[in-house]
Amino acid sequence: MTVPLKLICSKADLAINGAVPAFSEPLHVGRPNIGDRGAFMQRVSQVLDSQWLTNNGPMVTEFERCIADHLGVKHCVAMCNGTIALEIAIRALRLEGEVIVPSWTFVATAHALYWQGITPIFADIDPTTHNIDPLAVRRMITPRTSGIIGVHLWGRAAPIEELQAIADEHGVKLLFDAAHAFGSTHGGKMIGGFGMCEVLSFHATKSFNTFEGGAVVTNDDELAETIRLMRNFGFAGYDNVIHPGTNGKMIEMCAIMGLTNLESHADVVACNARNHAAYAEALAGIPGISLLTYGSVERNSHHYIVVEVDNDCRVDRDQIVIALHAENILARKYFWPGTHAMKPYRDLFPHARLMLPNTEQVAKKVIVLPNGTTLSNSEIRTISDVIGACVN
Ligand code: T4K
Repeated sequence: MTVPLKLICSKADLAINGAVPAFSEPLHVGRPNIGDRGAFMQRVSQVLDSQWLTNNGPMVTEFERCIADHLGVKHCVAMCNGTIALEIAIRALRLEGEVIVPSWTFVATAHALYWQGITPIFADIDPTTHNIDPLAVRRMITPRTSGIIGVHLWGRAAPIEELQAIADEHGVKLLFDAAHAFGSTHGGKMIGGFGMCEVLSFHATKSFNTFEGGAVVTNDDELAETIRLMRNFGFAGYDNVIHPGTNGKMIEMCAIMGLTNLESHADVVACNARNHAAYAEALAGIPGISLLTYGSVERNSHHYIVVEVDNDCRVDRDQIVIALHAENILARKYFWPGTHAMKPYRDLFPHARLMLPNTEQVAKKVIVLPNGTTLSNSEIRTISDVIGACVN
């Protein structure tokens, strides 16, 4: 926790106008949530004593069992990160040709396809939820479409049933990028068991982390078996390779970070939810600023504090971000400018934006603010006051 160095009442109090910055140290989006150090250190000793550091060790096996139980799925295959997990899932499902994805996501969703010679086809989003729009998906289906990747953006479930109906109708495969959605629910059911499989990220910046890490979770026995083989070069026992594969293994140190953090994840979520409510209160009434909310029906980790700067706001989004950075508040513009506008996709599809009006609009409006267990109420108040002073 950093103590704000000043009160912000008007524009004159802002660092962009010559005042001292509100914080002497940077306030980051994506500060890792770290569980009980004592428990972690004890496990470190256990791993070192065991002399088993990687290659499907006992900690990874225990971690996989805990995650599968937690999410109520049959299989969890832990990986070194979420991107490799996506790549392996995509390959195990034999996707090819074209796969429909939202552009409004972290670039890894599209890269995991492109890296394997598959063309990501970008579908537009619903501007209120920021999730892929099923009608837009329908428009992008061609004879070359082999799959759809729904992304549960900001931890809110993608329109699962609608996407499943499209996939069934066209005989294409559906999987989910659930990188943001660890612990989220849909229809009261934990994210993890939808589509043919779901892919999690346990990166340091996620609400639940294993330093780096990821997993494919699925109820499909055969798919899980194939993914397990692919994660470890295709080995089925000593000297016996029965499948093409790569190295996607999670190491024991990452697994123990996960086991430790799982013990406090509920506390992290509760803290994030309190922070979200504090932001809602502090930002209320600032003209042209709206905070995305996740409702109370489904579970959400409340990890992402997403603010939209409306078109009629007196200042634009970029000016607010510049002002926040000047105060040492390192807010982000996730996922500006949209994957379709990044290389190589902007060269591949120079006119993609014409099919992505909502993505283009949202990309101009979004600011993601700091959250996590180390953030205090007074920091939230100051961050909101900076935004208020910019706008008023
Ligand atoms: N699909 C989706 C929808 C995703 O969002 C992601 C990852 C993936 C797939 C792929 O999963 P992984 O392969 O990553 O497991 C960050 C994360 O690196 C990335 O995992 C995440 N999404 C994405 C949304 O955010 P960057 O390039 O913005 O990271 P960076 O280094 O700028 O860090 C973000 C902030 O967090 C900074 O302000 C600093 C702070 N930070 C970061 C780290 C690593 C810390 O305070 N401590 C740390 O240890 O991508």
